[in-house]
Amino acid sequence: MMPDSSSAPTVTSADAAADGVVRRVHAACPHDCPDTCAMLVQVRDGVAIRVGADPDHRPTAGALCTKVSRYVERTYHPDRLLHPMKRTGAKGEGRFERIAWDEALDTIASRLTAIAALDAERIVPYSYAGTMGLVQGEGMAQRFFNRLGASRLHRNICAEAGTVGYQYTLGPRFGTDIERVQDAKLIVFWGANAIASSLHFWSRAQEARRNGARLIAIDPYRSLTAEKCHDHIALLPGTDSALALGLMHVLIRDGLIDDDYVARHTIGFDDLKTRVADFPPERVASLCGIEAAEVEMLAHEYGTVARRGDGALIRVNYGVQRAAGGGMAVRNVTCLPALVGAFRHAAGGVLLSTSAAGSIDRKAVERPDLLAGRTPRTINMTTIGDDLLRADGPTFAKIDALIVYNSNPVAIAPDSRRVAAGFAREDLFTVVLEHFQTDTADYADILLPATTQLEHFDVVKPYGHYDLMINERAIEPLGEARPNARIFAALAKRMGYDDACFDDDDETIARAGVATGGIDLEAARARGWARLTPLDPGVARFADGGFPTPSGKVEFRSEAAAAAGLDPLPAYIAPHEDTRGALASRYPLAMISPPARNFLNSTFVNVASLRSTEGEPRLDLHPDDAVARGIGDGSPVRVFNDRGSMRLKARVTDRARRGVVVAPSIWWKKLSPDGCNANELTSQAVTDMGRAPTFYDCLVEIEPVR
Ligand SMILES: Nc1nc2c(c(=O)[nH]1)N[C@H]1C(S)=C(S)[C@@H](COP(=O)(O)OP(=O)(O)OC[C@H]3O[C@@H](n4cnc5c(=O)[nH]c(N)nc54)[C@H](O)[C@@H]3O)O[C@H]1N2
Ligand SMILES: Nc1nc2c(c(=O)[nH]1)N[C@H]1C(S)=C(S)[C@@H](COP(=O)(O)OP(=O)(O)OC[C@H]3O[C@@H](n4cnc5c(=O)[nH]c(N)nc54)[C@H](O)[C@@H]3O)O[C@H]1N2
Ligand code: SF4
Ligand SMILES: [Mo]
Repeated sequence: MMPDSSSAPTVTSADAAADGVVRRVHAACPHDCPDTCAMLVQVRDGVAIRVGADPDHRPTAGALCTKVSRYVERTYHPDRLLHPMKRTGAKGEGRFERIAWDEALDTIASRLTAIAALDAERIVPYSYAGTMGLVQGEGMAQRFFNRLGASRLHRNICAEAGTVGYQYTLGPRFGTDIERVQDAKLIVFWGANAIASSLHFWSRAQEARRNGARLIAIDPYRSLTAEKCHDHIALLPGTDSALALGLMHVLIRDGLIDDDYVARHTIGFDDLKTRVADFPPERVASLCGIEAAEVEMLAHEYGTVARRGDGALIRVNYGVQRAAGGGMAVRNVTCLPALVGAFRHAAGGVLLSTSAAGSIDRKAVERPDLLAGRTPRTINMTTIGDDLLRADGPTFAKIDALIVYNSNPVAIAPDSRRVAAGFAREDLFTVVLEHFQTDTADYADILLPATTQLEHFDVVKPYGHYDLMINERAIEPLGEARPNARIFAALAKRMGYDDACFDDDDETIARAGVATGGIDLEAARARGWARLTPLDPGVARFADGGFPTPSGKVEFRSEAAAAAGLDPLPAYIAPHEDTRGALASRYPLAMISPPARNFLNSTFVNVASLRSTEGEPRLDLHPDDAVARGIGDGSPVRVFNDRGSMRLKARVTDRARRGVVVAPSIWWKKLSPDGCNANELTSQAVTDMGRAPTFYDCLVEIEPVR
């Protein structure tokens, strides 16, 4: 039973007063999830007792997901790292002994100083969105690495292919406002399992359905979302660019386009028309492994709803981006709403992300001026496996040190066998800032305890709605844990950097970031959030064009794409590992490894209640593919290709289409049956745009384990 807190005061920071009073603190979910929920943390006597939704925040709509409802369990988890440690066993073995902060910081400073004396670019930061906070994300960390002159990191492991593809067609990403989704009459979930990965969007889509909307999923897998949609088109992974071309073909052929919108707000229509003439439904159906009638159905449904003046919304997500043509897939999909005039309706258009909203002053936060004219090289986080294994050469300086924070690369980066081999290098100096002893932490030379979202201040900019979120510190740090920003500030001091910016506290860093966008941090703190855009959710942002592209219009033809050496027009790009290609004779099954509902990437895998809900690592495969290999439901199997293998349990189900196997992810390797997860099989081949990962472009074979 939770104590009644309905009358609890809301405070901006809970002191540790031991007076038995329950205080409520404004917080923001830090996770890499579009919903960026407003949380209220209940604190009694300095202890967080419950994390719930802030009922006043409209996008949060009164509910957190199951995962983050367990944030108290995660925060006080018995395995939390509470002290700095140094490695005593072999790399990867995970044996450590406790040391003092002074020794940890001195060791790191002296190693980094020695490496920097040779070449600071030999030091590489590795981070992603473990926290999306402005301060505990890249805030102080970038100041430190800029001052040091370390290599830069191309942070493209998640969204880069689609970001670039979207940019060519529509410019920076302003998506349909989630607050209008319930008014749509058609919602297409395109590579988006919203029930798992953007729950609040799903709730509004349910409301839309009750208001008469039709829901259609485009997904190789009958995901939780796909099974609840009216229609499900189960195409082969990595063929979305072809499907979009086929839809455009039918829309133009059958006169379902909005001529006025096309004439006034787009460029390149004639070229597009010529291009899509080559993609009749029959050809597209064969490329995608579906029926021509499905292409016709979807085009007609979409065109008709938009022409009626109703909201036709495409929720395109990350599922389409993780193959060779991931950038082109998003480029093509984002042409559709302009063709049918779906941007006229506030609930229509397309939502990939809202990242372009608001103006955060990244320069004030990250201080690139500290580079003092240097332009360090950039390491691609997607190919960290290969780069860690590269020797010194005329064009490459070996990576001598890696500082990992907000990420778990040994579990999440592709081609994991090579990633782990790189981390195992005896001559590599590795520092990991973490909450837990993850697969990556096992390889650290120095392991530093970081605070969770309840233990530090931050502001979080969302990518699924339009409010900047405030996160107050609710409790004192556990043990000797420190916020990332404090750790990097302390390291800067040890390195002898006397720049004043290393004295900034967390609030000062946040204020510097939000001030130019016109956000008053103190006013936002009183409420818990601040709107990032002056636009009202009721407004259709692009009803009258005004796209942030070079031409100000939707660019069916993109000169920027041509200048980058890409096809200026929407095109079809086949997967690297094509089920119709030569490799398929040895590895005939396409494996995808999308997010498991109860994990967030590899976060929460170690939270017992969530792991037991998720069950155990499993592979879904179609009954025909199972029978052909003598695999029974529930039996152990080995999945393999030339890069590696993993063992897990088969679930024989027609949720997986023929020829496609599905491994819900991302399991910690050490919590998996043979210490291997899906990334043992994925490759370091990159996408057409953004040089991003191709996790879902991966051929495998399976055999029963006896
Ligand atoms: N519960 C939960 N939520 C999450 C995450 C998590 O791990 N767990 N991760 C967060 C992060 S970092 C991200 S980037 C987002 C991801 O957000 P989404 O991309 O919405 O995440 P998924 O649930 O993987 O949905 C992708 C769907 O795409 C399908 N898919 C795979 N390949 C293809 C393809 O080639 N074409 C098409 N059309 N579909 C394909 C998969 O079967 C899956 O159902 O979710 C965020 N939210
Ligand atoms: N096979 C396969 N691989 C994938 C994907 C997939 O769908 N399939 N998805 C890809 C995608 S979309 C993404 S975004 C990446 C995600 O990869 P990562 O960004 O590495 O995400 P997580 O696995 O959640 O790891 C984040 C880590 O940061 C830590 N952390 C959280 N907050 C803090 C903090 O304040 N300080 C410090 N120091 N640490 C903190 C957490 O404890 C956690 O271990 O994975 C990618 N890998
Ligand atoms: S993970 Fe997403 S849905 Fe869950 S609380 Fe955080 S922002 Fe909300
Ligand atoms: Mo992601």
